[in-house]
Amino acid sequence: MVDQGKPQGIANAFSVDDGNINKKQQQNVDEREPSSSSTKQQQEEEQKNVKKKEKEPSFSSTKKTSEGVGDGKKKKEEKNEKHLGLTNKKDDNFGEWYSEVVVATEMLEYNDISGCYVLRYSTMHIWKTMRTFFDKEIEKMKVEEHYFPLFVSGRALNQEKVHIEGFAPEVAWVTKAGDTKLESPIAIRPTSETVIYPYFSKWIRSHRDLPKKVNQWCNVVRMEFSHPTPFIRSREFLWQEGHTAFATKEEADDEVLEILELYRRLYEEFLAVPVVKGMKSELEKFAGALYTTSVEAFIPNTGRGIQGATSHCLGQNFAIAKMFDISFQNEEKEKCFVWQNSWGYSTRSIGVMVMVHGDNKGLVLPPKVASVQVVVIPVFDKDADKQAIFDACTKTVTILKEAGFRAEADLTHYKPGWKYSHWEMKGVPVRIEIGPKDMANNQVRVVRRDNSSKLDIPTSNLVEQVKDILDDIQKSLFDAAKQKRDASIKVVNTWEEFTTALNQKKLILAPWCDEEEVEIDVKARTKGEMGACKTLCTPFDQPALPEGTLCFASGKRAKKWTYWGRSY
Ligand code: 87F
Repeated sequence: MVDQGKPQGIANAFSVDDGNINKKQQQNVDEREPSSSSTKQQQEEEQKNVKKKEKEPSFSSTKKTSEGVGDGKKKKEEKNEKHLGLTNKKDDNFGEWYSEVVVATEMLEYNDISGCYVLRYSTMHIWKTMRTFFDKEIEKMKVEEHYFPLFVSGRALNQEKVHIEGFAPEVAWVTKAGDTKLESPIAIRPTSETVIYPYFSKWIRSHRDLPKKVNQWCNVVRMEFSHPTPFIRSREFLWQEGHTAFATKEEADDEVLEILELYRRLYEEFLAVPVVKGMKSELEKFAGALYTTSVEAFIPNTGRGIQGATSHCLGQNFAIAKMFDISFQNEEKEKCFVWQNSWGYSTRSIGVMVMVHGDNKGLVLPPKVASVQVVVIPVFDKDADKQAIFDACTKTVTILKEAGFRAEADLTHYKPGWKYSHWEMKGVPVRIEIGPKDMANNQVRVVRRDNSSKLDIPTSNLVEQVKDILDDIQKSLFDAAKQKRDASIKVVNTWEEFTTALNQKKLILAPWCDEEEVEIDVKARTKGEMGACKTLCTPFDQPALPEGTLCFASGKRAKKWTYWGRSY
């Protein structure tokens, strides 16, 4: 599976100091060289390098020493000469492939604290792109950006025990300042309801203070115990959390869906990952919510569903006087409690994108989020006018940049084959090759990362055609992912069909009686090594449910179609 080895040293889940180096992480760090379909000579070089390296003491950048960072140019160059490609295949050993790909493509680095990761430039570019879109959209909705403190007092955290109860083991606590024991331990936010809602109580007095809509972009910490997986399940992650309060339930209901639609767009229009919008079951909803909606993605390789983002209607659960007392005077001067929502989207989404689009060569980035959309590579033999080709590459990049694309030329001394593989691994959507023949014909050769197709385009039409190709890649990635997801959906009617589909790693759509005991029973009956099967969501887009359809699990009258599956 995709875990980075067993979590170590979580003897005390309430301690923030979990400083063990995960052995497997170190191995992974050592495997992170760029790839290539290299020449024989290069491969021999590589073999030599590997042998040499085996004899050398291995440095791991997961160590807290300065060695990994400051050991200079020589080591870096030595690394660059090697390009072994990915050692794992996506369809053979998916978990290892994923762990390898996120590091090899320079998206992320492991850290000596299990479940914590360095997010590198290409990751942060994706995150920034999504943040910019989302900010613009929620600004139209008059959501106001805020920032609330990282620390939560124990008293505040326990103010709403009901919702925190099941999560308590995941909360990290600071117990000391230097050597001095703190009088009262301070929690690190796992989510910010308990930090924000006391201010809502203070800021909301009259109906004129409503609606109140705040959003913050921040990190949160949850001390996950099992299977830390880059992006997907990490102990610290980045997210946005929106918290809003309204005078009426209708306004709150509308906003839940408006935000959910933005989440769908982030997945489908930016990450090119198809999702299902739907309602969580009573068992799977956030305990503090009246109801929870979500977007659900699916990873065909593992046959697991993954919750992509959630938009909750909290009802008046948090507002009531027993909780935070968030109330206002209506126009008739009566005291009323607000209706609240909360919604969150995190860096988990980036892991979903890697899992869905990546292949045996590495990452495949949707053009909309790629930090480099086009890489331009000179191709020449020894008789060619190298400088003229270099100039053509530089000029091509300038033209593309001026047209608003993110383009870069690779004019390093490595061989074209090495460069192709390197940039393919990094998932750059389009490669442009310029050689003597292209120069003579006033054309460039365009190669697509998603389907390897090649096309010669006249330089006079460069910008228009590159735009069309990038748009087409964005669309093709989504279409291909959707086709694969849809091919994984299995409609079942009986328990037997259900278990067969589960074993075939399907995303199961089944008629269900919507009874909690039945859901608990299904979980119990499917519990095994692979983890139990549960409801993912009840899609808003419901197929017809003919009169007399029975629940696949209980045989009672079915009330709805619901997606079931193992999940992350
Ligand atoms: C872990 C530890 C403590 C999830 C936790 O979904 C508390 C929690 O409340 C916790 N893990 N949750 C639920 C988060 C609910 C809600 N918060 C705002 C969201 C969206 C953003």
